[in-house]
Amino acid sequence: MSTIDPVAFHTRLGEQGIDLFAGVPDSLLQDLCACIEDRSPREKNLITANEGNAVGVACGYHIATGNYAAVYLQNSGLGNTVNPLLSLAHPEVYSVPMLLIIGWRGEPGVKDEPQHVAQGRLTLPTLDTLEVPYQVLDPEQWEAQVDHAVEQLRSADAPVALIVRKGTFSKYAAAERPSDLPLNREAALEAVIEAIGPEAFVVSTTGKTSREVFEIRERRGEGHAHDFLTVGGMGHAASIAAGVCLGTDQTVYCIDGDGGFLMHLGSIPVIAQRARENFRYLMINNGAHESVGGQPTVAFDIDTAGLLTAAGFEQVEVVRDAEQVPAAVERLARTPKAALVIEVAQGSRPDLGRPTIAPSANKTDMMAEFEAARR
Ligand SMILES: Cc1ncc(C[n+]2csc(CCOP(=O)(O)OP(=O)(O)O)c2C)c(N)n1
Repeated sequence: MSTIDPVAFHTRLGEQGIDLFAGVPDSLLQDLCACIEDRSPREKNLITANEGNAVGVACGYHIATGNYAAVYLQNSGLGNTVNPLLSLAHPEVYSVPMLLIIGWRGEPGVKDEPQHVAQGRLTLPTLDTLEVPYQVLDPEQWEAQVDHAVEQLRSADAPVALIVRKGTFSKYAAAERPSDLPLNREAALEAVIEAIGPEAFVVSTTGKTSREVFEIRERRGEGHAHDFLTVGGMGHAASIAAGVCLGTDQTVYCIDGDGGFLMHLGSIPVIAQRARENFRYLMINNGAHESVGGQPTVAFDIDTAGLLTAAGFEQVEVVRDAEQVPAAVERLARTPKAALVIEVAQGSRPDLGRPTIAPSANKTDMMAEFEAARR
């Protein structure tokens, strides 16, 4: 199958007057995102906390300049764009043109993980419902498709989408991201799971964090019934954990990522103020969306501990070294309203597997554990 060169695609968009990018990175758009990050000036590529924010940025930019922005996202994030697409950018409201570039995980007929199947099947119907015209990018005629999309968004003054299948773009070597942090995420998770023990309940975030939690429990022979893996619903792990805490007295650890933390940051102060005392928050901060290609978040530019403290967590620690983890987790375990941030380098094993237990079975097994605890 032929592929599209990300550089040629980026150049074509520029020639068509698309000079701002905003979005949340996606595994299928990994090479395009690496190219955008490399070739666009920093102020012209805004990696937003969630996909809806990117639609907002595209609206504002068009208002100020008359130019068009491209909004890139995985189809998992389409839901986050529904409100701003329908009640902001839609032709019956402000009528704001922009180009959506959507990675199509779970395309019917292409094998993918359970969390992508319904989303993949319903991606095109969702765009139909949102009244967003789209084309599925074809490497044989992509130039004409890009030109057509821009013509369409210009004449309709409305959002238009390009859908990106798996394998559409050719490789683009991402910039090296050196780090002097001693741990990577999996090593940090090993230390955390060792310290919290097999009985602790965990709600872990979307992406490789949960895949690593699954494999660590597998290696330790501890079973998986105490871990909710949040395979979809990125950004909601803390809310799920807060909900679990409402129904049990067991200690529940949310293991979040910095991308997950930022995606629905508004949940954090509410949880810090209102969650029950058995809620514990733990963030593995690698300053990036490592699971989908390593594009940076702002998490290394901000004071995450200060943010958590301001939100209402009463004891917040940040650690970086393996030796610090056991004692820090022990303090977290015994302190209500505590939070712990572990700063790590990017990186993961190339042979990292995926959970072999279906999400619905994961849920049922966990429910059985809570039912047994209630008895
Ligand atoms: C709503 C939504 N947008 C985008 C994605 C694609 N996605 C999966 S994991 C991930 C990155 C998560 O970043 P972070 O929480 O920092 O964890 P890391 O991968 O760095 O460990 C993204 C963007 C998704 N699953 N859902």
